[in-house]
Amino acid sequence: MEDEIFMQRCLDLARLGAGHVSPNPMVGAVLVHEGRIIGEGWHQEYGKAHAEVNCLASVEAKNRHLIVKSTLYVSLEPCCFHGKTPACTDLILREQIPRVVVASLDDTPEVSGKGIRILEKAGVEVLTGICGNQTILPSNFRNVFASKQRPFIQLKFAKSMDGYMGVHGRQVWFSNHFSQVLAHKGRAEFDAILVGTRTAATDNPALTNRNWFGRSPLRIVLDRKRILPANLKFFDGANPTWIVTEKKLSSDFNNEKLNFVELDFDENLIPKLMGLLFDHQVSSLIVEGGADTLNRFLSINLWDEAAIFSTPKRLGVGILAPTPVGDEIAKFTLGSDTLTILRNEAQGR
Ligand code: AOF
Ligand code: ZN
Repeated sequence: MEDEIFMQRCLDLARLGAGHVSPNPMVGAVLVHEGRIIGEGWHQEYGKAHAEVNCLASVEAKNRHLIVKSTLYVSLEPCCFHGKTPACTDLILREQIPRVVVASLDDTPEVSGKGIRILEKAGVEVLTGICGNQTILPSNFRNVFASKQRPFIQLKFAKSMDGYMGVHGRQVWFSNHFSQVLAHKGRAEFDAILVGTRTAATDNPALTNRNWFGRSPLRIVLDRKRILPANLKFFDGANPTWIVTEKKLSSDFNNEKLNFVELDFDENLIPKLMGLLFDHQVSSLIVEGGADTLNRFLSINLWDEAAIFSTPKRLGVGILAPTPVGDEIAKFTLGSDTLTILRNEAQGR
């Protein structure tokens, strides 16, 4: 029980790094001596100090002698190589911490279990797997990015009581304000957000984060035949934007914010685009719709999580919402709406 409580604190701390550390993982750490937290920290910014370093630095001078008798809880396996910062395994051994509890492994090829083996070989007691089925782990983005060489993919959509996600040819808004706030939280935390041509044309979405604190994601629109007009918000230069097309127009020039990406719209379009995003260090992606675009991902079973906002409104007719099949891992009540998070078991994470 004690281990679970302190690990929960690590997970909470880790999430404070959301939107700041990609493509590194969000990581939190606490140092506990005889049931009392004497230090804590999290990975705050990409390329900067790791959670373990910040945690140990926070221990007050009067408590430093307790470090050699303490347990270090970390939400991720400590790293064991010198990347942008030194290896955390070295720090743990130097500080002679006798016990380390870890929530999930680091699937980065240079680590991947090696961090734990190094500690165990040096005589540190290491406990792993205490989160069991706690599946929304802060390391999920990183571990998909590192092991599958693509971003973590969330399919996100709202659906009416009668199973529709929209009507043909015009924008309908049927989820409530709480749902919108949470959707914008996602925009602050994910690296990129993607929509299809029809959604871009009918909704003219800004795809920026306006309701949550923090940054906005990279915007991506599929525009196979380059038919989207230049007066859409996508082209306003407010945020980095990718226009994915089969053929650029002669007037399509890349600038600091706008990037025209030429790809064949064949059956490999989505995997190729995901590979490009990996190359650009994009570790998480929201697929916001519409139905055709969501189905592009569903038909090749390339998704990790679905975020479904269910609303009590009835549309009567319209575009049917997709029906991803997955394990329900969380459910949130948002006034009259409900947010359900499904995990794609078939991805085998
Ligand atoms: C940890 N604790 O808080 C984080 C870790 O280039 P660097 O130095 O930032 O190191 C990158 C590696 O560290 C990579 O394996 C990444 O998954 C991991 N991140 N590791 O022990 C942390 N953020
Ligand atoms: Zn580290």
